[in-house]
Amino acid sequence: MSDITLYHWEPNANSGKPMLALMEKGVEFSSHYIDMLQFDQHKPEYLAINPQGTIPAMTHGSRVLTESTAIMEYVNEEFAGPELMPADAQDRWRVRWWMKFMDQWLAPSFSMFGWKFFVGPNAVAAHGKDKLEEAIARIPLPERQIAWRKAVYGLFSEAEMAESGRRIGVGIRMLEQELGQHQWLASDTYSLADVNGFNLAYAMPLSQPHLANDEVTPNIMRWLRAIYARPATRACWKLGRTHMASRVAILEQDYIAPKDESEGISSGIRSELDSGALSR
Ligand SMILES: N[C@@H](CCC(=O)N[C@@H](CS)C(=O)NCC(=O)O)C(=O)O
Repeated sequence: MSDITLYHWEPNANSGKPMLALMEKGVEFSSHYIDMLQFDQHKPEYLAINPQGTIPAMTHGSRVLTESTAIMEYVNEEFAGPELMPADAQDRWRVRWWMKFMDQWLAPSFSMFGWKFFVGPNAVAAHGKDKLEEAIARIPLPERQIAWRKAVYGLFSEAEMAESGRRIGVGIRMLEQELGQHQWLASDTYSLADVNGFNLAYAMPLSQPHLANDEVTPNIMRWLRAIYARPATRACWKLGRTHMASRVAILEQDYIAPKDESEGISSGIRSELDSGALSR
């Protein structure tokens, strides 16, 4: 029986980062699925582990670890298995540069689209707005209350969405350029930067088909397919329970043609919502 428990939602974004790092290292752990849309992260039993009520969190014996990127670094240093940081100091700097850029600047923009088009509508469909208001009032962090209210009541402004869209465009161009320099994101060694980046970018050919495809971003597509082909990635995405994780199957296609912007995240997810296909 492992003395490691990971509390996580879908293999996606912050939850997926330590999940994939543990699997790449070959570390056995107990997986504790926190259903974010059922507000498991705000229940007393989870607040006893992470009083902030956010996921992921990991326990290792009596140690409690939070913050997805810091957990990944802990996992890499604490456990045996393949090294996920490059040997060269400049390469390690590049790993950390990219992780900081993604965590602070790019991921919040992807997240805004995810909360507007996936989390908000699914939560409303599952609970109705009155129940949600009670659930939101129990959230410990004021900034998470704000994010939930915006998602539930459709309060993300046009200006916010436009700025997030701009950042996603800039981030995709930067990723494409960097991946033209090395095999993996930060160097020629597979690293935590790739684990972090894949969690952010695996569904881009579906959500941003005009920006990420085999014509415009061949380096990104090569990189995404190479990560998807790794046994750890396959095992990790099998832990997904919603449509969110199953989007990874787009990477099984050998060629993804550019599509119109209107076929991207908003219209794609809206039509799936209409057909009730978002949970499985
Ligand atoms: N910086 C933290 C962010 C944690 C976080 O905000 N996680 C989101 C999910 S990606 C969450 O727990 N949301 C739950 C909620 O807002 O109720 C990390 O990287 O672990």
